[in-house]
Formats: sequence, C-alpha cells, structure tokens
Amino acid sequence: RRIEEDLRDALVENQIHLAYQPLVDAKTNAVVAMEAVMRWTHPELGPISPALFIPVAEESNQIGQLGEWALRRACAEAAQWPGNVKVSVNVSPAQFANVNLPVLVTQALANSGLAPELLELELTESIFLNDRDATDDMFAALKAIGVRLALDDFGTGYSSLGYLRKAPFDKIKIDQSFIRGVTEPGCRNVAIIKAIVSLAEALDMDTTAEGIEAHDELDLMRELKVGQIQGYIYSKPIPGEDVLAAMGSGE
Ligand code: G
Ligand code: G
Ligand code: NA
Ligand code: MN
Repeated sequence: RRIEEDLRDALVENQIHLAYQPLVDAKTNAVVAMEAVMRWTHPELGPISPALFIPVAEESNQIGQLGEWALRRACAEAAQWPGNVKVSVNVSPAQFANVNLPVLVTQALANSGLAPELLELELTESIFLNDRDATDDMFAALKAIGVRLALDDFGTGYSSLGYLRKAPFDKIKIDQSFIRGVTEPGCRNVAIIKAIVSLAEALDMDTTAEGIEAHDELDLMRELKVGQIQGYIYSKPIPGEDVLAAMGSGE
C-alpha cells in the first residue's frame, strides 16, 4: 500500500533511474547490447527491488507511465553510445496490450535519434494471454517500426511452442533458472538449453543465456552455441553514467 502510494511521486521526485547490464557476444566477447533495468531509491526505505515495485506498478495502473519513461530514457542514453551497441528495454504485458505502444516507441526513437534496429524490446510469455488478434497486430506494428523483439525469461511461463511459430522474435532469452546447477554432472538443464538453441537456430532467432555467474557456466554456454551471455560474470547492472567506461571491455 505504501509502496503503491509512494511510487506515484517517485518519477517526478527523481527517485527512479535506469541501470544497465551488458549482453556479451559469446564468440567475440564484445558488448553487443545493454539491458536497461529500473532502480528506485525510496527516500526513507532505500533501494526497492523492481521485483517488488514492478508488480505493484502493474496492479495499480502505473506501469504505463513508468514504462514510457524508461523507454524514452533508455533511447536517449543509448543514442550517446558509440558503435552499434543495442539497448534492451523491458516491456510489461500491460504496455504491450496498449494500442498506443507503437506511437510511444516511434516518438522515443525520433526524439533520441536512435536507430530502430538498435532498440530491442524484451517481452515475456504473458503477452500471449492477451487477445490473439490484438497480439498479432501489435507484433506487426512493432516490426514495421524496425525494432527488435526478444522473448524474455523463456521457459518459465506456460511455454507453449505454438506461438513461437508465428511470433516474430529476433531472440530468445534463456531464463536463469536453467543456468542454476547446469554444470553439475547429469543436470537435465543441459538437454533443455540444447533444445532451445536448436529451436532458435531453426527459427532464425538468436539466443541469450541469462544469469551466467561462473566460468564453467560460460564455457558450457559457448560449447552449447548460445549466442550471447548476460550475468554477473561480466557485470551487474551499472548506473547509466558508468556505461561508456564499461563498454568495449568485456570484463
Ligand atoms: O534486474 P532486476 O532485479 O532489476 O529485475 C527484476 C525484475 O524486474 C525483472 O523481472 C526485470 O525484467 C523487471 N524489470 C526491471 N526493470 C524493468 C522495466 O523497466 N520494466 C519492466 N516491465 N520490468 C522491469
Ligand atoms: O526478468 P529478467 O530476466 O529481466 O530479470 C533478471 C533478473 O536477474 C534481475 O533481477 C537481474 O538483476 C538478475 N540477474 C542478472 N544477472 C544475474 C546473475 O548473473 N545472477 C543472478 N543471480 N541474477 C542475475
Ligand atoms: Na529482461
Ligand atoms: Mn529475463
């Protein structure tokens, strides 16, 4: 309740900012993208995890405003980065269900000057709970803009493979729950990751392994031909002002 109330003032009071976590090419070790994640520093309670306040924002109709802010902010910051480093922005199912989303994306790109192909929207499987036709229309509108679409947290939702057939994802992000314990002998997650990678290849999609923390996990992901690596082994999410310094060095 308090979180819900205080969240209403958080944006105007400048209590929310974005942090960025690198996505690294598994072959070249180059930083290819940065995922933007929201951070809220409450004036009395201190840092509040998005795992806590994002669901509150979704339930209290605040995610639209917060998500639009994050989209604009991420595009504006990414437009300053050198090379072709992409920015990934998390889009919640409520935002995806709003027919206004393509307009907001177009505006964020125009205002920042960021090229559409450098913006990647991370969507979760929950978007498929929305109306089927509206979902197809939204995919078409976003692809027409030229942004990239990634399927986040793959494997944790209800994981019907049917929608992968039609949905125009450019990338599948393998959820970190498949990484935990993956290097232990006989771990069945290896078979699942293998299957996801070959599925993605067949559908001409890229893959990212999330939550890579250890070198043996990294080696295994390379062996399994996962395309990109994200996790504490490279970096935790860092403040926007530190991004330029962190870029180029894969470590
Ligand atoms: O990195 P981390 O602790 O920040 O993220 C916790 C959860 O909050 C993750 O599921 C992440 O996807 C989500 N999250 C972080 N930032 C955003 C955001 O800007 N929008 C949405 N919809 N979710 C976010
Ligand atoms: O839902 P989403 O995948 O966007 O959320 C990712 C969550 O995982 C965030 O809370 C983020 O901070 C966290 N995270 C990112 N990298 C690692 C990692 O290497 N290990 C662990 N345990 N968590 C991570
Ligand atoms: Na994400
Ligand atoms: Mn994820």
